[in-house]
Amino acid sequence: MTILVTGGAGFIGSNFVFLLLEEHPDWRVVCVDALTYAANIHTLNEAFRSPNFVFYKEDIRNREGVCSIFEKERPDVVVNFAAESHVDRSIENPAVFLETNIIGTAVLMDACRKYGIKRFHQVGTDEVYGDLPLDRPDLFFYEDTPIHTSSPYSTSKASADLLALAYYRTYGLPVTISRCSNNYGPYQFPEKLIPLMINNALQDKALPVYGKGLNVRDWLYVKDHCLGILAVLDKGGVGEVYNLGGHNEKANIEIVKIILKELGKPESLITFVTDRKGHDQRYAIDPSKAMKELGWAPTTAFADGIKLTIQWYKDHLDWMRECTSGDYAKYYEEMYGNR
Ligand code: NAD
Ligand code: TDX
Repeated sequence: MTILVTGGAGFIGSNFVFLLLEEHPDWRVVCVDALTYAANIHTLNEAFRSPNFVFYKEDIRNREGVCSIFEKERPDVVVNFAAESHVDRSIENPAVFLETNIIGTAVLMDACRKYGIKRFHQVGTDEVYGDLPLDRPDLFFYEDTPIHTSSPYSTSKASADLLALAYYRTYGLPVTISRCSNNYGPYQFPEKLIPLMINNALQDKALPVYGKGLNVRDWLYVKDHCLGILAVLDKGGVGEVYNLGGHNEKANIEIVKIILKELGKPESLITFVTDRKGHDQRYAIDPSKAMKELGWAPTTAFADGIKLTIQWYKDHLDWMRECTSGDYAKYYEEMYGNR
């Protein structure tokens, strides 16, 4: 069995690579990643020690490059994590989101058609359903909730999902899609809420909370997401969509206060800043289809997962420094300087 994982040098993709090497030591894991700003090749240090792991620095938009990897490796299964993933960046510069997230997905699926595969799995997001109002806690996202996107990021991800379903219907490509809520855990790039707040708090820097901090996200520990994808590969029906989420809704301000408390830092570090444009109010997944049909359920409670995550960042300050060297300071100044 050869599994090709795109975006494996990023946050969720790397956690998925580690899980594969642990759970399926007999599988060959082929990782394809363009190593954008969001990747850190040192994240994969442990994987490089495995004889079953191979890495290609390649852009999924590059048809020729992608085809030559398929020609050589002949993957049985492809899991596509590669994407531009940060909503704020998509608001500043949508073009690369359309190119990587839509065109890149199409290039991969064309290669799958050309060389033949058993499964193409598209890693999707709950953001394709838009948002839910804060005063309706009874409402959730189901797999048949209409697509109703807000940001260039979510629109590009929704487009990729629709394209994947079109390749299933039109060409019979054996596609599955998972749509997951917000992930947290080791190796997340410190532009996203949780690692950004941990990084700032560790340096006694202001914690920039958008608006009033009342927006709600449904948090899932990254390993549970990865186990969910394995369950879809194992038991999921082709042409099907599965929502993955932990029924763990928290307002952003609650998350920030939990981090400060865990690190023993004062709440005076919290700074309310100008809200994100088009900011989604609430995400909330109903994961019952995945639970019933795949036997999947989250295993890490938030109270444990957030402690593990904070401890991981405290233990990996070098990794954090590597991520925040380069263009990070410029990014931070542009995103937060005058906010
Ligand atoms: P990430 O930004 O941490 O990692 C993305 C990876 O893709 C990086 O290693 C990057 O180098 C690579 N990449 C980007 N453009 C590429 C290209 N053109 N060719 C090849 N590689 C490229 O993202 P993440 O948070 O790990 O998200 C992974 C996937 O999961 C994405 O598709 C995202 O939409 C989806 N998702 C993320 C979350 C979340 O909470 N982070 C939730 C649901 C779904
Ligand atoms: O500095 C910040 N201050 C702040 O208040 C940042 C970076 C975020 N926020 C808020 C915005 C959101 O309400 O925190 C919440 C979470 O923000 P992000 O970490 O940027 O995540 P989100 O926009 O919810 O999208 C994430 O979940 C779905 C991932 O980045 C996507 O890739 C995934 O599809």
